[in-house]
Amino acid sequence: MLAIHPDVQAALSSGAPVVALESTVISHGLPFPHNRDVALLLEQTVRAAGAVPATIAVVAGVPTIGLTSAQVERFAQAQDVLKLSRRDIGYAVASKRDGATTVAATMALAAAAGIQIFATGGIGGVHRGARETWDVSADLGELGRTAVLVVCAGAKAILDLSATLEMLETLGVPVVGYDTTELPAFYSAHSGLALTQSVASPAAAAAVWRAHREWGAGSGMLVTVPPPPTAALDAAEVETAISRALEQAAQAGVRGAEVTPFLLAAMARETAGESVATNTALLTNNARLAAQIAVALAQESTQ
Ligand code: PSU
Ligand code: MN
Repeated sequence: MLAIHPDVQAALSSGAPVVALESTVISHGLPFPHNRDVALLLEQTVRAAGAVPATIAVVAGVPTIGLTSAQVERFAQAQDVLKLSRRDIGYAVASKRDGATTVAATMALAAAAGIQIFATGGIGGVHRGARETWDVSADLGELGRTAVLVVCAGAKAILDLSATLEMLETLGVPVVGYDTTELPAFYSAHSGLALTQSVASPAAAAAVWRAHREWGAGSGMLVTVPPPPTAALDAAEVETAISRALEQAAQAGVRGAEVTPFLLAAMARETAGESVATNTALLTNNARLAAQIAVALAQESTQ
């Protein structure tokens, strides 16, 4: 059972463009009240670009496609919201809990509702030190098997980006640069990792997606956009903050689903809030592009 917001349902029924948005970034990625403001700003950004936003979460056990503003407020404030990857959806449903969806779980629910385009900040990936910890985000596995196009600024720089890119290749997930031939590093535009595929317009991204749906054996696809130049952070500064964040995580002994929220909070502290400003700017940028791609896709479909 899915609860679909009437605006989203109307758009889906008429073939109008819809963009999925995740909720883990609200409940576990950004501090209150900034998280609520960002969530509402992302919805406005999608609307302004001509698409209908669908923020996704599990609300009291019900997978919900398109939160109301009151629900966004609750997910921004409540302290007992679960963090749900795909494997956790069943538990949240059965125990009637509130759960914020990661990229993996948002993709799963978006696909179930018939939504093809999803905007986020950065996907999860292979963590640094994964050789010892085996910490690899379930986002990667989901991208390998669920046909949703995810617009993002690459994977968070707290990760091992090179290993993440290799893993995406293994899983059959295309990584298409938007106006770039380098994998963005989330907080900055440069990772030093080359991409072999790139597009320069929403229509071109939509065309690759349509072809990938035909040939990609049901897998997802990434469109990676560099953060807006005015919001990008200095790479060396980011690296210093990351080392300190990783040290703190090791000292605190965090494991499993706690690792990413811990590191994001530590980054916010270590960059005196600058990482939060960058995160916000790139989320908005990605939401706008996702809406433009969804519009281009809907136009092509009705031709
Ligand atoms: N990137 C951000 N903020 C976030 C996340 C990513 O800038 O909050 C979230 C996304 O929901 C992503 C999740 O799917 O972190 C990955 O968590 P894990 O590493 O536990 O799979
Ligand atoms: Mn993990």
